Amino acid sequence: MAIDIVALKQRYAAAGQAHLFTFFDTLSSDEQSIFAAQLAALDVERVNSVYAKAVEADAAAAAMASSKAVLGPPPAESTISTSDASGKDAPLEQELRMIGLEAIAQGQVGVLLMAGGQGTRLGSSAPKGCYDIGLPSHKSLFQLQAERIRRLQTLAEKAFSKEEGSVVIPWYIMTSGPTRKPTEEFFKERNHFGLEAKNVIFFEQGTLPCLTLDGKILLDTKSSIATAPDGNGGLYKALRDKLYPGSSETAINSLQTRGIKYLHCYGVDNCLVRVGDPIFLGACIKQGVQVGVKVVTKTDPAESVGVVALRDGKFTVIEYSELPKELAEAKDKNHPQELAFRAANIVNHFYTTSFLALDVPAFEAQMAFHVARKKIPTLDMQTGERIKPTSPNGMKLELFVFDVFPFVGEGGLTVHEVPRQEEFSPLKNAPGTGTDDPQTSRRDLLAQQRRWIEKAGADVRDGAEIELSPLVTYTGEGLDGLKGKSFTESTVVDSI
Ligand code: UD2
Repeated sequence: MAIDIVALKQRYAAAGQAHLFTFFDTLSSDEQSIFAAQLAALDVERVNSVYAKAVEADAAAAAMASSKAVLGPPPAESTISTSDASGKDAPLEQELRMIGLEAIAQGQVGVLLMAGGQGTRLGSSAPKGCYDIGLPSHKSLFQLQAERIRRLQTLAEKAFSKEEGSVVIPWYIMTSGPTRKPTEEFFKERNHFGLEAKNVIFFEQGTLPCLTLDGKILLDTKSSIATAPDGNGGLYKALRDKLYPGSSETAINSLQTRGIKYLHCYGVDNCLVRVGDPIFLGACIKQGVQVGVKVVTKTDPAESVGVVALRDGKFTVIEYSELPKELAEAKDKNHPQELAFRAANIVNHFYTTSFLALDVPAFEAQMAFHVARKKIPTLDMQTGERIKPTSPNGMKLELFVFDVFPFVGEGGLTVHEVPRQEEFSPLKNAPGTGTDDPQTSRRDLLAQQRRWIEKAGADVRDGAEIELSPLVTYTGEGLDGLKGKSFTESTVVDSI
């Protein structure tokens, strides 16, 4: 239907964004209708209010070090710590694991992967989950995660004498505009890594316009505005958007139809991630919380991780980009060797479906977007020439997935502390960087599997690299058949 250009121009002028029409009259009629459609679809008044709230919150974050806010570590009574011990010497882990496996066996558990980030620091143009960290099997991160889901389904079937193939853990994968198509194609070409396509549900997060530092929407071309994904906190709105254009279903509808009560929600780039971790699920279910967050101990003040904290009595995560140096370096007065803020966030969360479906919509509008100052290609508004800035010229606005924490009521959140070397080795940087890169991911995963193999009573000759398929073991169980075996050369163990 034809768009009333005069009304559109008036609306944008009233919103202080009339500059977007600077080159409008030089456009062809096709370009004009495409651009007008983009502008008509944009809630420009919302953009202005999101900007105003973000700038206010950004100023408050910058003043955090001197603010009156009472900041402290998460309370001990909300924290559960587990080790990787198993068997009789780990009653807590055993108990929690069975609670989690039971929920899985009853079909109450889904997993939600946030995969909308673009691996810019990694230097790869493909979605991060496609990345091959160089394992002997050359499996991608997506394949490792898919096979951990398959193994976990089997473990739940065995633990509760369910028929083979009867337990399903649906996998919800949030993509962004740039990652959706390549991600779906990657899965389709590989038959969803042995999972049933109907149990791998893709959905897409939203975008927001990129702005100048004083809130003007940036043009990408003369007939389009610059946009960027709205952050991994875009999850909450995306869960309630249609799964794809023309669909009548949202991810929330799908969760409710399937009877999913609990969701494990995690980031794509951690090669050690325990997808659907029954111990984590068990800890949160046992505590009866709406939200859970997994943490490892932070030792390097400069590590690029958020830290879980209490601010004025409310749970929060202070992102590394907003944590003042003096707070990052502050020591715990009772443990002077340790950082005061050492509960490192690892993008590994638990939510109840009811929290996502009912609680979040009620407070969502109060969440402030974060300001990320970036170099954003745009146009010179005088000449119309494209410019690629060499220093930050604008901002991207994003919500962080943990921005819901301050809204969780008393006792509504569990912090689950786990050993770093068993559960966290993120892939952030390009090959050869030395930290958080493909080589460190590969090193940490193979080292963990070597520990499992040796614990099972086998030995590995130095220099030999043994990779265990996730289909064989989830976290080192089921390896009795390796007892007494000695591996003299590298191999991939696909069955025992
Ligand atoms: C994330 C955490 C940080 C710490 C660190 C550990 C957030 C906001 N920050 O920082 O506290 O835990 O990881 O490695 O979680 N993603 C989307 N859509 C987006 C942006 C990101 O789905 O618009 C996904 C991304 O694909 C990844 C996860 O969110 O799976 C984390 O994104 P990131 O790796 O860019 O976040 P980072 O490293 O800045």
